Amino acid sequence: EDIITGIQRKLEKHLRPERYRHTIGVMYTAASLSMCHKGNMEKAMLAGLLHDCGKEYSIKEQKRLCREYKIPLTESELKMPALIHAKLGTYLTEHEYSIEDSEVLNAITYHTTGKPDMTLLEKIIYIADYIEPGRIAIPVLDKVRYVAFSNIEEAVALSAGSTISYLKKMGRDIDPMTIKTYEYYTKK
Ligand code: DGI
Ligand code: FE
Ligand code: FE
Ligand code: FE
Repeated sequence: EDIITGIQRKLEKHLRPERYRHTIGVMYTAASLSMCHKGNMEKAMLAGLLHDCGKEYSIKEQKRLCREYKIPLTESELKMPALIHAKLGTYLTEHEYSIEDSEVLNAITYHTTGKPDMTLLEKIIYIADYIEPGRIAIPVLDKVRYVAFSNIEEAVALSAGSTISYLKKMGRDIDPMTIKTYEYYTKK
């Protein structure tokens, strides 16, 4: 059995059906983006598969696991717990799923906020998470889906911008890294 199939089997038991479907959607979308942009398809599939593996726990449990595994959380992450699963997922990917590839691990770490000057794999996971077919359509989504295959940088700018508008509308705090991602890819 190959590595991807083995991890898929494990995740299917561990994740709720809806999150598992999302995960498979991100895996195949990341594979497609990787074909189109000449990336490493296996790394894209691995990162897509595992990007949300830290999200199946409640926020309280995620915080507890971070203390147990000595994963340092920033003030931002304590204030915006929706961000924690990215770091926790990175830890679990390394220690429970035995993936040591630093490119894959970084793609999981930055999948929620993005960051300036991302690697191709980091951009692919950031975008695949946003556009996978199971995501419910919001106005900008069709545009991001279309643009992601011809200009992935523009797709990052569009999705970061739309995430910021959404968070503002909801009155939620915005992580400085989310802003930096938007600024970097808008200026490009
Ligand atoms: O885990 P997913 O739902 O597949 O997607 P995600 O990891 O991209 O985003 C998880 C949540 O985090 C989503 O509800 C949006 C939110 N989020 C992203 N950036 C920020 C944020 N929440 C806050 N408060 N601040 C941010 O900068
Ligand atoms: Fe996520
Ligand atoms: Fe995302
Ligand atoms: Fe996700």
